[in-house]
Amino acid sequence: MQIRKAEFRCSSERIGQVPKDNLPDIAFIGRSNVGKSSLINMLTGRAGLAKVSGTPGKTRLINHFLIDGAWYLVDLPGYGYARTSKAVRSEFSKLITDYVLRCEKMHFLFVLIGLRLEPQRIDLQFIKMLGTNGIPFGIVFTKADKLSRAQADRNAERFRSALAEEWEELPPMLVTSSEKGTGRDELLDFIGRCLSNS
Ligand SMILES: Nc1nc2c(ncn2[C@@H]2O[C@H](COP(=O)(O)OP(=O)(O)OP(=O)(O)O)[C@@H](O)[C@H]2O)c(=O)[nH]1
Ligand SMILES: [Mg+2]
Repeated sequence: MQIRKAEFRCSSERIGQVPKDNLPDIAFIGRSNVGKSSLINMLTGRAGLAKVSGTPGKTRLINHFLIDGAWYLVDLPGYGYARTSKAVRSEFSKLITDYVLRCEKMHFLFVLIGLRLEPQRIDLQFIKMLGTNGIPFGIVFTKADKLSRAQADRNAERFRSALAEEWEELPPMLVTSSEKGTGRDELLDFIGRCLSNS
């Protein structure tokens, strides 16, 4: 699949504000700083479309980007980032859970996982919540350029094993780098297949 046109549509602070049309959402979620906004820019080929920052917690709202007038890429705020050291955030914000669990436009969700770290409890916890609620999702490993090919494969496999401890059936998984454009065609083709199942 190709993306020809990508335009910012709106930012929502509640799910009541998301676009009221029947166009399907393909959304990206994951820990703060994992590279959600960068991945949207990489997929659309528009460097400044979604705001990127080295400081975690950049994306605060639900951002809808209309693609080819037919569907949306959705940039969500990250989870797992507490602004004050006192506030240990083990739960996911209401905005995130409302969107993921209740928004009817949400067609498919990609959970982004940084390839460098070991499997993180908060990611496994979030994936468990998706599985329990029957939310359709896939895994996108990010920042593959920071590792050698062999190390990236090893770390992806380590995450797969962590999931296999709990789940009999595993979600689809793709390795990407927004920096290098790795995995772009595969991810776009996967999204194309998701959309044709709508
Ligand atoms: N090397 C490398 N750096 C990346 C990649 N993707 C993102 N980054 C960097 O990681 C940092 C965070 O990227 P964002 O795209 O803003 O991450 P985010 O998940 O949207 O973060 P929040 O909105 O804060 O939740 C930025 O400094 C990016 O330049 C990648 O593929 N490779
Ligand atoms: Mg962001």
